[in-house]
Amino acid sequence: MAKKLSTPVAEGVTRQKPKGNEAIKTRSNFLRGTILEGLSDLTTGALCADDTQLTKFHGIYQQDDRDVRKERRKKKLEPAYSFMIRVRVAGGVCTPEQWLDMDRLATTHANGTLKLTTRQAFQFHGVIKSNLKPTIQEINTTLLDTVAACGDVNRNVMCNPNPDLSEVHEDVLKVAQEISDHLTPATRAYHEIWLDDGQGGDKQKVTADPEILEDDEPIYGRTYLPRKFKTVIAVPPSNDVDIYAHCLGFIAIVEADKVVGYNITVGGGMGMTHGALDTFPRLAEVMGFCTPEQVVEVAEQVVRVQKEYGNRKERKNARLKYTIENFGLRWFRNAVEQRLGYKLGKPREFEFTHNGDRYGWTEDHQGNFQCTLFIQNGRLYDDEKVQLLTGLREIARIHDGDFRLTANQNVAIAGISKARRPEIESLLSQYGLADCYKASGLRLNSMACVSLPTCGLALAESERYLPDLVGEIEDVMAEVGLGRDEITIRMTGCPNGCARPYIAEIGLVGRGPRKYNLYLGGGFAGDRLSKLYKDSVKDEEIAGVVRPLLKDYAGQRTEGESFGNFVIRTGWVAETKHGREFHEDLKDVEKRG
Ligand code: SRM
Ligand code: SF4
Repeated sequence: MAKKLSTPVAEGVTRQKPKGNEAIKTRSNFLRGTILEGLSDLTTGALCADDTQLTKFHGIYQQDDRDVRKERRKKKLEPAYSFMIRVRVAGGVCTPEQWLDMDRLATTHANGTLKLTTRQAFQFHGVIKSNLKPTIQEINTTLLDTVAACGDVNRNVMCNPNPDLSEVHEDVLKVAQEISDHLTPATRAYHEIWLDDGQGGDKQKVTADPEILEDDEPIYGRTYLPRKFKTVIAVPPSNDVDIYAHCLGFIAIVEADKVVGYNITVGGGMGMTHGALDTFPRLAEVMGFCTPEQVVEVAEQVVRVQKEYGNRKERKNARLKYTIENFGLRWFRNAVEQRLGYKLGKPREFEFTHNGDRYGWTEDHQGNFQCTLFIQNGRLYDDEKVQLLTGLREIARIHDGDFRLTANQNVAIAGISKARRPEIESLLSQYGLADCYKASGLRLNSMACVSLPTCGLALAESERYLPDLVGEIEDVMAEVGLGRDEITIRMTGCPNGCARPYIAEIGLVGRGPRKYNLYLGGGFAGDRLSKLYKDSVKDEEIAGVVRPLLKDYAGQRTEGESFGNFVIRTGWVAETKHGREFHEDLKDVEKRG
């Protein structure tokens, strides 16, 4: 039985009249707002402001095409509104049938591209208002959903797509799905608005628990969480889910090919605001150990403590990372343990060696094969050079295993039998997909967020620019003798950090049009934050700025030394040991000009 917490609620943290998003949630009637009415208003392609906050909880973001914003304003037209829809895929695993449905919707209802995200989800861009409901219904028919893909709730639960191809994957995937189901909001708003209250046929995925009284939200309550919440499971030695960047994480401890339990991590996050020193990226810390049976209740209690103590006054400081920063890890663990009614175990030993994907062909424990493809920035499309959508569609038509989305925006075709492999190999060659995993070590470890033209928060290009920049840096690397060495490079169009740039060895973060802050020294295993090296570097100057560092690295590195470790050892940047230190040494940056 949980005891009452001894620590008082911090002044002003929870008991206050709701404002802003808190007020919108409170008066939304469990996420309904006036979305239904807004959908039937044909005089505009948009929804009203409050509803655009609520649709996020349903996996939907209102956006406008920023490439034509000015031109439309001049013509006195409303912005070119459309919506982004994010589809949850717990653990990133989907069937060939589901793949085919996503592929079809991308062309019939969206902008002809399918986006694989940094959190193992699908995204559709460019869905117009009248197509929203049909799209959500079709997603539901294929037994996927968009509930809680965004919003102030627990989002898509990630897990390692391929832990050395062992049976362990089945265990961790099951746990990821259990956490996901348990923490899905219970409101029937989603069913009412998008699925006509679940009357759409016998293949309905989203069902409400009959035990839950109408509109009762047992875990979240009426105001849900103070801010978004993210959960992941990692299986060492791979940290491909970037566990330290997430609110809550479980590190599988494997003994004799069995998961004996999980180390629990809390308090990671990337987002910050330029110039606001009280916002910073922070790495999660290990809080304790639990058995596989305890994982779901631990997740629930972590969510409940954050619900109660997270900052509801200031959204910029509302993530779990700031709650832990404010109250301390020890206090937080006690709060969770009091609610659990038992103590968490002592963390076990583990080691992460990398956070990238393992590309190409590998054999699994059942003698089947898996082929992991590099999908540049997670964007699937067809053009004259490659036919990514068509190629994967043709593969999905004959594939009898599954597809696994990775946290690095890539996809693995998994469970390919020996007999089927030649057919798949020939399709990969036919559609230019075989080249995907033969790129340089820099490109294979590169990642960019969506940014322009759809993201309303973008300050600079990202997805549309990083591929060219990688080409320029590849040339520099070849020139200084680094060739195909692996270095992680990540870019985002603003400081929110959607491609987790602050744990990359080279991080580029949009500062303004064609200008980026350059961060260096992140850990190759995603286990160390970087440090600002140069502020507001112009796009055309970036390759030149990193050239002397790469040259130095080529000549001076020790055996097996990663670029991130090298720039710290040789003093190019100071080490960031904690998120609180992220903004330190800014004077060094000024000195560098
Ligand atoms: Fe993100 C907001 C795209 C992963 C931190 N993110 C956005 C929005 C929805 C912009 C908005 O609020 O209007 C972007 C939509 C762009 C578009 O057109 O699609 C957006 N985020 C993405 C995706 C699609 C990037 C990608 O290229 O893959 C990723 C979708 C993941 C998913 O499937 O759920 C994505 N976002 C992340 C990550 C990485 C992660 O979670 O591993 C982070 C950093 C980790 C973290 O949460 O701290 C991240 N996104 C943010 C933030 C900053 C949050 C903060 O604490 O300050 C925002 C802005 C916000 O929430 O106010 C944001
Ligand atoms: Fe948009 Fe910024 Fe996220 Fe990039 S990092 S997708 S620009 S919010």
